[in-house]
Amino acid sequence: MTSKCSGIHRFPPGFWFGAATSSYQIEGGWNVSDKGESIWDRLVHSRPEAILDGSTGDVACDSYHRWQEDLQIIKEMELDHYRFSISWPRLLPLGFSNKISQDGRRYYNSIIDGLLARGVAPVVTLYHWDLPQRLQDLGGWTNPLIVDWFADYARTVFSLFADRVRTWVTINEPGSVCDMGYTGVLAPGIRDMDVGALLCTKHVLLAHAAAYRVYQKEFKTKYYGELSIANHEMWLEPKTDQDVETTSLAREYLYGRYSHPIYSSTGGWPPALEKYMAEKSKREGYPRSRFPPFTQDEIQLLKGSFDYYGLNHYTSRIVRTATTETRLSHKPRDKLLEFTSRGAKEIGAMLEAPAHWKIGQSPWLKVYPEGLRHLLKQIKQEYGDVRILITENGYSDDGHQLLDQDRLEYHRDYLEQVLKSITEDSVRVIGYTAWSLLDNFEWMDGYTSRFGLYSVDFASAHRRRAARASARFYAGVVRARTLSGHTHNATR
Ligand code: GBH
Repeated sequence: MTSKCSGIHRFPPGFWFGAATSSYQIEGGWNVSDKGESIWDRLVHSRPEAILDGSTGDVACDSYHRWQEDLQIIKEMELDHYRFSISWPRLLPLGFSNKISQDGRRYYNSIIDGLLARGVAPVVTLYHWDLPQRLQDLGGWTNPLIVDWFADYARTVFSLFADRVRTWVTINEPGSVCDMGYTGVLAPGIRDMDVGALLCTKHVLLAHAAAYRVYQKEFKTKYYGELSIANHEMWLEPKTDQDVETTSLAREYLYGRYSHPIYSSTGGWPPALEKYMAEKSKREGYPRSRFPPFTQDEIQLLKGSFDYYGLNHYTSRIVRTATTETRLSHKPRDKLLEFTSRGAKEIGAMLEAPAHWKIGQSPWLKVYPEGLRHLLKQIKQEYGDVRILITENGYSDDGHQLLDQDRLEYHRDYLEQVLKSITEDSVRVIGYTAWSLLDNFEWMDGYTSRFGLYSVDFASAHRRRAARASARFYAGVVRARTLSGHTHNATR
């Protein structure tokens, strides 16, 4: 180490470097043994035209059979933690906790034990979008009973694995689950933006809280584990001084809805949004707010249901207030933009990105590293000095290159902002998780967008994994615990 490493350029001792995946995106083995059908199995099989390349996650990275290869690459990068998710219908084929799949149980045990044997901490997500189809048929996240179903599932998972897993994520991106699941984009592909998405919002939060309380009551004193939820948050910046209020409402709408009830000292919905929605619902002729209120008990249940702050972050936007015409006429140009346009319709905000920001293979992924630092600072301002775990951050390309200079730079530049937050803004960021460990099924984009530090050859029967330059770069950071002093160039 050179004298430059006097502390300021170093990640703090104990900082975690990891990588993430999710069950449906990597496992395959969609119908092996007694596994139940998930809403993603149903979507890709019944509406293949909804996926950009007509592909499915039936085999994906085949991690159900090749998990040892995943452990191998985790080891190669010497990661501190690996974030993966449990497939609810793989563990509970009937959706309910009366029947546990022994194969499902064995599979996740192998991964957990394999990680621990290699000195890697498992970070386990309970729900990364693959709901049992049977529960969807009973109303899914719009049915209030799902709060109990999820708590039962969580209890089963904790009773099987909490003796070895210390860090948990209950739900990955509730905003994607509800707002994209109920704009017809992601599974279940239902279009009910006005009511369905908001019912889902309430129940997904209560389900999180119920799982948190199950752990707190029944497992915490034995295992001392930590739980949170992983919110997807963009950094939003007002275009002009006139757009400050719209921007704050947009923040409340896009992610304050999922963070305020959990992390704020007052609890409940973001007040300005709740008021706005109540008035709007009234104007629209509804007898009650489309945004369902919480009872006092529910507010208390949710408030403080976290041990750290889980943050998925990829991108930023500039916000301007929609004019009356844009509100009425704005038609989505593609499926993903539909959600943004819903924002325009619902709260009168238009999200834009300056033309000079680099764009990944995913059209929504506009690169603005400084946004992460602004966002981290804002989280601290709003919710206090919480410990923040970055549960996802990553960059997509078309996957053709092993020399993925753009991805390498993305991780380098975002990590640099993390370091600045820690050293200059005193934000307590405790770890960073790259999305993704390896190329995988990228939802509506199929295999056309790749996020992997490792590439996967989906044309080969063995789904061969190969390290990209970004993986070698990241391994160097993990080893050195600093961003300086090793190669930043894809050509080694
Ligand atoms: C994450 O979602 C997921 O957790 C992960 O499974 C996924 O593979 C990864 O990121 C990469 O996509 O165009 O304004 O309507 C990222 C969050 C939220 C990204 C919704 C796409 C659409 C934004 N996603 N977003 S917009």
